[in-house]
Amino acid sequence: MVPRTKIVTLTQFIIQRQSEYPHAKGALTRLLNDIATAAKIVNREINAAGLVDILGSSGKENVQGEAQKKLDVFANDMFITALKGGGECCAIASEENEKVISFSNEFSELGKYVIAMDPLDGSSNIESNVSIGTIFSIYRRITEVGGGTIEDLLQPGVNLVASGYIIYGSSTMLVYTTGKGVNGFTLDPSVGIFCLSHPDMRFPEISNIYSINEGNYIYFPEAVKQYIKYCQQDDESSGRPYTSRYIGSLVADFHRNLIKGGIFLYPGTKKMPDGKLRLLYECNPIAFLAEQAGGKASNGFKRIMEINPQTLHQRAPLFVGSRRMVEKVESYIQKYA
Ligand code: AHM
Ligand code: MG
Repeated sequence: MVPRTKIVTLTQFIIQRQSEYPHAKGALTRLLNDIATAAKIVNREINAAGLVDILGSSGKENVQGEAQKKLDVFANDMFITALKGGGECCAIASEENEKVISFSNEFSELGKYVIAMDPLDGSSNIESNVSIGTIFSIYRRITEVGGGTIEDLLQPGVNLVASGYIIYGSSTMLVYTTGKGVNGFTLDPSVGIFCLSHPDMRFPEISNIYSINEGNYIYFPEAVKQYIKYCQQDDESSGRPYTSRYIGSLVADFHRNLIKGGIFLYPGTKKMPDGKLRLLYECNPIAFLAEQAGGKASNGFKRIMEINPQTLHQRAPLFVGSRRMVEKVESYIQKYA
């Protein structure tokens, strides 16, 4: 291993950032640490998949009617346990639970924050050893006393205090923003510590990847079909044809596009006018990261972060990534509207 001359751990980094806010009492620091702790345990279990009995279906369905994997259930339980025990969070909305999980014990009801999360995103990829992720959104609560409620969770993305993801890939990374840029930390598995490896992440100027499930082409709106055609045209000056890359795991697709430059699209279709991805715990947290990295996130007509959520599991079409690419697809969508 190449020796490192300087190590900044996730905890050190958060504390340094927090010192810029003289009135902060460390609650967000503890909350992010709770998330990191749960992530390490989930990571350990993912790494052992195939050796221990954690692969396959749990035999149950979530509120979306999707089959829950054993690892979905494990990750959900782990994040809930860590966040409940940490005392900074008074409620959680999770992809795996129909209703808000409200913490109304003496300890947690004092928590100032609520979290919306997808504990294990892309779980259809678990069995085939493809990258999966955890996505989280952190909001300041609106209600003042008791356990958190749905009102605390139904906030637009513009109210986000922090968001991020953990990618369980060829290495495990935690990437987050508190509205002052995006920073990425790689887990050093030998010591179990996240270390700053990707400071101030930005979409590169030159972006030429488009990511969409083209198997659904027949159901796409005309605007999206035309945009795909545009991506595939030969035009040297704009670097086309673009490269097509699709993993089928939002965190992994977004992460690659953030590093290499590109756009991720999950449009609405005739069958599913609002697409597949959930606003609160998939679209919004990724949108906040995208904007903080100099990119853009849109439903085709407006900023994802400005959509006012009506229900916990509501969906939204998502076009996210390098700014110019998102603006291009918006121009197609608005032209064909
Ligand atoms: P999940 O939350 O049930 O795992 O579904 C979300 C995932 C995203 O990670 C990914 O972008 C998308 O579903 C892929 O959907 P599709 O298989 O329709 O392309
Ligand atoms: Mg998901």
